[in-house]
Amino acid sequence: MSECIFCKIIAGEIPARKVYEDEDILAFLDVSQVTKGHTLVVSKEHVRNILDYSDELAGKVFSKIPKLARAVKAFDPDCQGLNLLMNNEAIASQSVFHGHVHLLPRYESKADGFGLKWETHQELYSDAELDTVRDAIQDQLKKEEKA
Ligand code: DGP
Repeated sequence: MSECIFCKIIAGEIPARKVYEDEDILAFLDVSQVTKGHTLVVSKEHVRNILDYSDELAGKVFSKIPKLARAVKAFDPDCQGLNLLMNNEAIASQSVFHGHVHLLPRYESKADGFGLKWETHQELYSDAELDTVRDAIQDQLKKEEKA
């Protein structure tokens, strides 16, 4: 039996409030309800996070996100928008290592526990350094495409 909590939810071994299911994905309410309607979208295939997604799996998961996002925004007339969030690895706050996308409806009028720190740091990097960064990322992409 898998020790993964999300695999157990997918297998029906532990309960969850499921909002959508098909052959590839499951969407269910996050137990923590950071905002009302906070929903998780997971692949049925156990994959650690986005860094291990194949193109095919990404298509299966992410093609369903827009309709789920519209439903999660529309179910409560007080909802004014939503954030999509995917935490990948512990440094990025991933605590369950079965890749999942958070859908977080946002409200002015209700308990809303979501925040985002967004400090800008462009002053730290010269134009030359940013050119080097761009080139290095492009090199990594070329390696990935060859693999
Ligand atoms: P993250 O930190 O991005 O790995 O988010 C993991 C989320 O999973 C967290 O918001 C709480 C949620 N979660 C953990 N265990 C369970 C569970 O047993 N049931 C449900 N519905 N959600 C869970």
